[in-house]
Amino acid sequence: MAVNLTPQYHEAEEAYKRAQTAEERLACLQKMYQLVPKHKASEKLQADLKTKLSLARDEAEKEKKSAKKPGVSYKVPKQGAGQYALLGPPNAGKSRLISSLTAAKAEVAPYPYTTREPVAGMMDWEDVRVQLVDLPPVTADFCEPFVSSLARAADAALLFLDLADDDGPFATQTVIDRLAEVKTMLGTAPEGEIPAGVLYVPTILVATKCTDPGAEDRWSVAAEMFGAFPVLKVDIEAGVGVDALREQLFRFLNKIRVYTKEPGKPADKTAPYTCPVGSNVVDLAGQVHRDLAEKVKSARVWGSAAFDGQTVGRDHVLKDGDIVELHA
Ligand SMILES: Nc1nc2c(ncn2[C@@H]2O[C@H](COP(=O)(O)OP(=O)(O)OP(=O)(O)O)[C@@H](O)[C@H]2O)c(=O)[nH]1
Ligand SMILES: [Mg+2]
Repeated sequence: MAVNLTPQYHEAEEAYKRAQTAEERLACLQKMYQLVPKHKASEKLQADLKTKLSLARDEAEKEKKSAKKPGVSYKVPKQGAGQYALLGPPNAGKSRLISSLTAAKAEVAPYPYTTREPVAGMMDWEDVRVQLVDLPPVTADFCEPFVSSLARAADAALLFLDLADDDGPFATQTVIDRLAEVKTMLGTAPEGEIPAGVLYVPTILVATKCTDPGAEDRWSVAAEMFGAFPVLKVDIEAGVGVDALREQLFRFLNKIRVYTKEPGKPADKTAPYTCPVGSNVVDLAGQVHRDLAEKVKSARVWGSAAFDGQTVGRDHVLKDGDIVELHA
């Protein structure tokens, strides 16, 4: 079967050959990738373009850096109940997810290597907020050093799998391997001693584009490879699985919501404190105010106590949804 490239493709290819800078070459390659017909006969061409895109991205980045001071690093201050780093191969839907779940303006495009810098956004679920940090893609030969540092700083990660791409499972495995090279392991830490410098980041696998006609076949390959991760299948464009994802993003953080109240007043049900599962009265007091952790003597609790309004001690373990009146 012939590839049948369009005149627009050839035009973009001409411009690519004439391009003077890496930035221009990158823009042309993105256009070519977008214009190449996506079928079996063009697989090799698509793969070549991906490789060229990756190299051009590297070059363009170097060009930019040589104009600026070297060693770009980023810090994203944590907000909300927890912070997730979005990790994945190019074009898998990381930016699409953040632009659909939060108000952040992340650039979404139908070609790889779109995102270059971190973009943070806040996702709402019920009365809590979870922070998502969109990041540039990771491939065998492209991994910005700040991607692993931001993944290490986050509370958890979302690892993307593109179910519309035959290479999807392998591209995702490459992300896992590439980060492991810099001692950043995705998943739950095993029992026993962990070598110095190695960090495990709790991770959910997000399989995107799940309504693609070939998604099920690709998933059967992926299920064998990524069985250890909790999995969420979504189609962000079609709105499939997105509500379940919102809830899971909060649940996976292993936090409870606790509402405080002042004596004689109703509880503030608008903005709960979020504490790790297993937190007690002292832990909550410490979140309300640093000094209060020492000063708190008891609390009245509605919810997890034997009866509503019961007075409990400093060690009383709180449950999701509890209302707590702290007494110093
Ligand atoms: N049908 C469908 N399309 C999707 C889905 N997620 C992303 N896309 C499309 O896939 C393309 C790539 O999405 P992006 O969000 O830009 O991908 P990315 O992972 O941020 O890519 P990089 O920035 O290159 O790492 C866009 O055309 C999106 O509209 C999905 O769940 N379903
Ligand atoms: Mg992106």
